[in-house]
Amino acid sequence: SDDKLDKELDIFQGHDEEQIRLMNENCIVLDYDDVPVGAGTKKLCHLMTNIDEGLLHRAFSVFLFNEDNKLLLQQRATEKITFPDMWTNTCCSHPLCFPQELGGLSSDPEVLLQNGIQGTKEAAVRKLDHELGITGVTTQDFSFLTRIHYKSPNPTDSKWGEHEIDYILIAKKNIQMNMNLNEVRDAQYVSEEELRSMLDDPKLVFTPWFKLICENYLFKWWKELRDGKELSADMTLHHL
Ligand code: DMA
Ligand code: MN
Repeated sequence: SDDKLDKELDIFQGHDEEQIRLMNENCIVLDYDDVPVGAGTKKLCHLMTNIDEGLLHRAFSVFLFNEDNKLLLQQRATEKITFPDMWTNTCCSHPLCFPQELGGLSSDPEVLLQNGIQGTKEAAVRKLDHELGITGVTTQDFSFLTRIHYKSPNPTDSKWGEHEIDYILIAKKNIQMNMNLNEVRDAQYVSEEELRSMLDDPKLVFTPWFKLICENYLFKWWKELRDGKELSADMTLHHL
């Protein structure tokens, strides 16, 4: 109806056409044990009205280090509908609801998790290329570290927010990059000290999930990486 169309237009008022188009992607909707229960558009999954009723979806966060153990950060483009202009980890997005990124279903929780990890690695390869023009990373370069369940409204526009189970993937490799400016405004390699001083700088704004990961995990992983330790996968689902 005309009424419905008006409402749709209103939701995306003033936003970038390409970013509106990407809101039609199909995310993987989950129960609170990380079991896929269906598909939901990126738009539906990120509206706070649905999140407040419990709608949850699968996501991933990539932490890409170079051979000097510096972490690649990105600043999200102004065009992003959620969390624009904020600094965050190398790349974040959602595995989509098709076989390659969903991973095979199974009634065995361990098989289901392994399949889900493989699916998010496939999605991470796709999005490193789409956002940063990085083609030199393959699924085998990633190590899965842990899963974090968190919820956060979008600070600049509270219609939108995140409620996800976020699969953390790390990789250490020197790469070449060619930024997609509709996705990424800036990118920068940082050492641990450089990141700590950025986090203390009141002029810089960071995404809520990156702050959570910094507060709880990142510097511990970074030390192990620096010490050449093998980072082990944590199969527990952490509710933050
Ligand atoms: C969503 O990232 C994933 C997390 C972990 C917040 P995003 O908003 O950058 O997704 P996309 O790049 O697909 O818009
Ligand atoms: Mn999301």
